[in-house]
Amino acid sequence: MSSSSLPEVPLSEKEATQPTTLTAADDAAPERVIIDTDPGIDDTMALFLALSNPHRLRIEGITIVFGNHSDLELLATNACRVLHMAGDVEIPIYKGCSNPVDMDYHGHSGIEVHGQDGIGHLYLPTPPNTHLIRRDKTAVDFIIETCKANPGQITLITLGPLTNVAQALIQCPELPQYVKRIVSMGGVLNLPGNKSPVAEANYHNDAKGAKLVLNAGFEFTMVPLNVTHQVHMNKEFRSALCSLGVIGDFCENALKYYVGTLSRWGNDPETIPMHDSSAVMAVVNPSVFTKAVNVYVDIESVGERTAGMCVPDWKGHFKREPQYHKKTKVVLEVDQAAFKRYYLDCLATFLPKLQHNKEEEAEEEAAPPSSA
Ligand SMILES: [Ca+2]
Repeated sequence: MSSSSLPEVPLSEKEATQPTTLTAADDAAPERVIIDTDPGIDDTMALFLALSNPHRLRIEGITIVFGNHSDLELLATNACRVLHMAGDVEIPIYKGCSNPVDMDYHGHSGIEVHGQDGIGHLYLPTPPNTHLIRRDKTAVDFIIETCKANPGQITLITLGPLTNVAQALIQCPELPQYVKRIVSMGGVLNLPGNKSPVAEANYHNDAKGAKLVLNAGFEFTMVPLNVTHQVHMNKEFRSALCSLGVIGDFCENALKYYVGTLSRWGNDPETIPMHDSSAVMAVVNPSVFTKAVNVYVDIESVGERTAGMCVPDWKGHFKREPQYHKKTKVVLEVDQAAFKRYYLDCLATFLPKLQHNKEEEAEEEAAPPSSA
């Protein structure tokens, strides 16, 4: 495992008193999930990982939240684009919140990182499947209705601010008893943030929403910067990605913008982190993660300088009930090589099937009508 890019401020073994493990869900059936996302370059990469694991995930819907951009129609169209590239997969997309729970949008650095189109200034044509964007209900209503109709069955994978879940919680306070678990890319514990000196961008973009969700009693797996910064999209990885046909071309082109921007901001292009895919990986192949701990984490929501900061209560100062510590699991370490190998293998395995299906469709269209 490599964590050379992280400052030397490690969580001590002594503090991490309750080590735990990530385990895969029942092997017999794919885990039923809703993916809440703000696509977003790294979101698109995470969605490709999710779509290339149909044996592990059954995606009930994709819900869109502000974050990398405030234009939800644009973000939803990017989700359509991913589904189109993945073989016109039919998954409904619902638009949710365009502002944090109790303030206006303030995530403008997301647009700088991901571009005005959210996918690296590629300005691709509108995909042909925008019918997937459903107008009959909001993302918040979809989350509530789906979870209530399937108690204990649905996992929420969140790749953006926790606002859609927080609003669902406001409308349906009993939501935690219906949701199987939340697996969330966000937060950072005891290390510098990427949006402020102490906060990660998703939780900073809606600190109040994150605080509501973290204190609601969900089974919650946090995939923070501590671990996403251990998975580097280095040149070797990007080159391997580029070889993966149309999806690889798209990722490579989008990443050029992403890597370029982050490099100009002083980041090493060899250690660009793989954020959102890490949360999907925690569901589809948790065995690549080598350390996690159970600890109750609160979120600072009013601090003048510290909004969105994670406050892990290692020693029980907040006197929360033991179940709060048990229910929150924080992923801390990963086998980087195993992670990237699995990611690339999934896409490489998925693509020939995709190509095969498209060729079959073309043959069917070209075949003369049967006389039988
Ligand atoms: Ca995201």
